[in-house]
Amino acid sequence: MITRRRFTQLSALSLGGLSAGALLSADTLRAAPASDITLEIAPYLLEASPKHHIRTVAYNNQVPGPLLRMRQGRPTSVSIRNRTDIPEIVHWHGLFLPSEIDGAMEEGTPLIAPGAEVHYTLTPDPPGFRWFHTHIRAGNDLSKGLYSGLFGPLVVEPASHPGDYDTEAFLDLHDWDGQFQSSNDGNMAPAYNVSTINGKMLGFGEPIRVKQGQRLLLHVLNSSATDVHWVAFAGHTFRVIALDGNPVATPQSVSMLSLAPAERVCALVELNNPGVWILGEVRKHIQAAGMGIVVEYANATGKPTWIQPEELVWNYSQFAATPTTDTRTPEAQRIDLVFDAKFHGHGAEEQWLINGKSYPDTDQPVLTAGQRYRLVMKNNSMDAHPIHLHRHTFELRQVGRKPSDHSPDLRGIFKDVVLAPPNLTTEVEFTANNPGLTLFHCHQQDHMDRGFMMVFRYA
Ligand SMILES: [Cu+2]
Repeated sequence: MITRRRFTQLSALSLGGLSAGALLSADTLRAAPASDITLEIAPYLLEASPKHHIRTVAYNNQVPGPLLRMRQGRPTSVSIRNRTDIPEIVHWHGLFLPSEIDGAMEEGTPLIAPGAEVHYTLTPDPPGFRWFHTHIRAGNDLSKGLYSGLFGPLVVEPASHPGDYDTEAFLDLHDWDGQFQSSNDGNMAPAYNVSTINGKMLGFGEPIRVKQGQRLLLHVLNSSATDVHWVAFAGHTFRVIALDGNPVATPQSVSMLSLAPAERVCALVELNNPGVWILGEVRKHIQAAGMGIVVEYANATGKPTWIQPEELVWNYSQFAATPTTDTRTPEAQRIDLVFDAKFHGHGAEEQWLINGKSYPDTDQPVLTAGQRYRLVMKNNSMDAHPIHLHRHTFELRQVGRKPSDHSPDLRGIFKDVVLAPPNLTTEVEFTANNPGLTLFHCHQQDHMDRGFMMVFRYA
């Protein structure tokens, strides 16, 4: 592909009679590379159904953005062009990248100006199901940031593939067309009119077509700006093998999945129940808003069938390693974090606080490279928060611990997002192994926009 800039240079070459050497200079190559991956950010009209058109912004004119496959450790060149009229930024969620390209302004990644194009090379690591998305502020504009269509799936292929499956499908859960409404605790939270899987409302996208006897590998991503989702597959169970792209210590069969914003689940499904089924949101009103997809066995006919589960079930700890007396984990230095909200009257905007301060005034904890840290997160608010650490992977230790609870630490669940339940303490550990500014924040767009962010820096 010839970019416009490249074309201009080629024209200049023919007009100005430059030597071939000039064309091959390092500067010229940097200005106009043939990239492995090209993303174009541009306005897009999403047809969620023939009656639901959503004016949004998307990568490469599709929602979700293109499925990107990269090879672990293989340098991959990227070109990003911003064809909107506001500055944009692309975050590579779950990768260990330098702060300058990770994709957060707070880490020093430059914004991409309207009309501008950027080029850089990244080396993908760790392997697994990752994703990419915008990281701009949305504020009160519920069409910007993660409320938009600027997200897409990314797979970093390991050197050797352990996959024992016949077919795979990527499912993206997203909510659209929101307005701020007063929620239970009096603050304003987005409520949505349209919910989709892979950009389509139930019944309006292509079904997932399968055959009896196959093993289907599902890669599910919740790209919703603010909402947790539960999904079930009528007539089938999920065998969860990875959380946030990282294999779990103990794969388990479950009747439903739950994903907080930014979380991913990889699950195998044995296709042994022929028919036409619905895979969708468990809560009726959200499935009615469109969050579902039809799964159709070969030669099966009839209306898609849904089986309504009675309750919402999910628990990270079932995927942990069996407790042992093994305590070889290196000593972790404790970092205490308290999450809270400050309200400005009923129905007014709240401000989110970490240790009593809102970004950009939050503390900047200093990390020492090589040191292990334990984040002890006391959530004093009435909301669950999907907490995300950039550029690192953490291991879950305690999720929703009461002060009186002395249950042993969890082992063997490695993630980059954890849903910290309300009024309880959640603890994770990570090794500071990627020097550079590192953003830590709630992945709920309205919370991060209202101060729920903090930057770690390295000594
Ligand atoms: Cu939050």
